[in-house]
Amino acid sequence: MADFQGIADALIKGQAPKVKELVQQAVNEGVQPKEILSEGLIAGMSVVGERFKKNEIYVPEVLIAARAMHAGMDILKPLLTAAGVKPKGVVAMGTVKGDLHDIGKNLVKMMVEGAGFNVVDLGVDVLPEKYVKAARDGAQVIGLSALLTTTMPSMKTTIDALTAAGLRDSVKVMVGGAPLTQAYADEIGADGYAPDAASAADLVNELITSA
Ligand code: B1M
Repeated sequence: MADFQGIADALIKGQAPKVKELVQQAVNEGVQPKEILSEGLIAGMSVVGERFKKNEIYVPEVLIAARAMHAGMDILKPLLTAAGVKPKGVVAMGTVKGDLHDIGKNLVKMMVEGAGFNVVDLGVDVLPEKYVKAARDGAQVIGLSALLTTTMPSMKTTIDALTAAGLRDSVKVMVGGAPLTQAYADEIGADGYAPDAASAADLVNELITSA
């Protein structure tokens, strides 16, 4: 019997070597990689997300938990690929043009990955054309992060670029970052706004299932 709870607990505590050991053990026992991912790693990461949302834990703990998740994913990824298991969806995410802040964006990326999605990280200072290319390449959700009031307008420019490229109806746009609000997201025509990384993972789930 695979120790899913043990994997989740070790991930929550950020114990990367322990996660690696337990995931490998489960693989050796013949447990399906997909099951290890959902019952162990994703289950643990969703607890981390909830605790982060409630301010019970902070950025460092999330980063350490994410590192533990990656340790488990390193073992599972090739097995999942070989088994033809598809990610729940593809999200392309970046910090908008002119903005170099990436700590929040990276946390969002980890949480969204932890929820079972494939995330294409476009980096920082991302030009609208790069988001357009990602949408053309098959991303179902485009994630825009901004930390500066001066770069927030770049979100609107990016949405306009997706519209001009004829792609607006085929992708969902999610926005976030400290100066953002739901009202601003509505004003620029985004499909969703998330105030934190855990909510962002929930939002991606909603956006992809409603597509
Ligand atoms: Co900058 N900076 N910074 N900075 N910096 C702020 C943002 C600022 C508020 C500081 C201040 O003045 N009090 C201020 C902005 C003021 C404003 O616009 N109104 C500011 C400024 C002015 C600047 C410079 C212009 C400073 C200068 O050079 N004069 C400059 C700009 C550079 C540029 O981007 N072009 C600058 C530079 C930097 C550093 C490079 C030194 C560094 C960034 C390092 C890095 O990211 N690799 C930095 C930092 C660290 C900060 C502060 C201190 C922290 C930001 C952070 O990482 N927060 C910040 C002040 C502060 O917030 N206390 C500040 C932690 C992070 C986890 O939170 O990013 O909000 P956050 O992400 C959250 C949510 O917002 C949400 O989820 C995350 C996790 O819960 N979220 C999303 C984020 N993206 C999302 C996307 C989503 C969904 C949710 O969907 C796609």
